[in-house]
Amino acid sequence: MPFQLHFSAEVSEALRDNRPVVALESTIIAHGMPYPKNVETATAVEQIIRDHGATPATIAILGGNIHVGLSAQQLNELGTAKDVWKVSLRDLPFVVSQHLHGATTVAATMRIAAKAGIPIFVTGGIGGVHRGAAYSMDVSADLTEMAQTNVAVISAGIKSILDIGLTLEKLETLGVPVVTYGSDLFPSFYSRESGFKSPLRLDAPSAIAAMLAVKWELGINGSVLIANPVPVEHEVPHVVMEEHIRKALDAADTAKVKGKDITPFLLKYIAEQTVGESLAANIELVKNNARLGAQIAVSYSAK
Ligand code: PSU
Ligand code: MN
Repeated sequence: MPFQLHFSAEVSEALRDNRPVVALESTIIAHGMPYPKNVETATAVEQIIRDHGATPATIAILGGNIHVGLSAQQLNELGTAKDVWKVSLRDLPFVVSQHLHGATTVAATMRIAAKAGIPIFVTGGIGGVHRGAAYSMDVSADLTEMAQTNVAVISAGIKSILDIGLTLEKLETLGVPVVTYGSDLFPSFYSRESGFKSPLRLDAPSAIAAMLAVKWELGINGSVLIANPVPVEHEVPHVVMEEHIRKALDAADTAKVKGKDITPFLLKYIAEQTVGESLAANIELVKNNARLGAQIAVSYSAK
């Protein structure tokens, strides 16, 4: 075998005993939040998942080894190392065969979670169709991965650095159902609204788990995007974020940022512009997603 999955003891025991497991991505740790908030948040998110009856499996690549479940020391390494690749699907074979460190995006995390037998995955926000994609053709590989891999994604919606309308259109084309938990409005990460209605709404984790079971039993491959609105007390209003996002997009344009660097550039710029406010919202929404993801995993595994 040119590679193997390295499971933590906690994750391999849970999978062996058919207990619920929740996969977590690592780009958010290495490229989405500053140290030490990144490591603190990742640690707290894992504990929330345990407190809700599931086992957390943070997925990342260390020295070319694909890890499913990290120790505290490995999490710290990932959160502090300077040479961590942002690994989407196309980067995965390179980073593994070259024995590098890599933080996995939604697309790469989904693929590894599927290989590991973990159908439930929690993140903050997914990649999607960028504003101006009609010219740049910048569409995240997260979407094409969601079209084919049977791993549900729990997110706080789609950040408006992207074109939310076009992203919803693309998900429709790809056959990916979009369900908002407990709201008619599709959320936009920091905000509970986005200007778009949610295509679907469900109000209970067990109802979401039942929908996943039906989809995959029908042989309809691919993901379901579950949007979980940020709790109201932690939300940053949509109009406030829109202004910061416009500035961030202008700055990216001026600095001629291209390709895979665009998303991390925008996220960092917005975090700096909003001095902590957006970061606090970001941390709380990921924790909120961890709670829902664990509840869905518990319900799904009972089926
Ligand atoms: N969107 C967010 N926060 C994130 C990301 C996206 O609101 O942290 C990260 C995720 O890891 C996602 C990746 O999979 O960025 C998408 O990158 P790209 O647009 O280069 O495909
Ligand atoms: Mn891109």
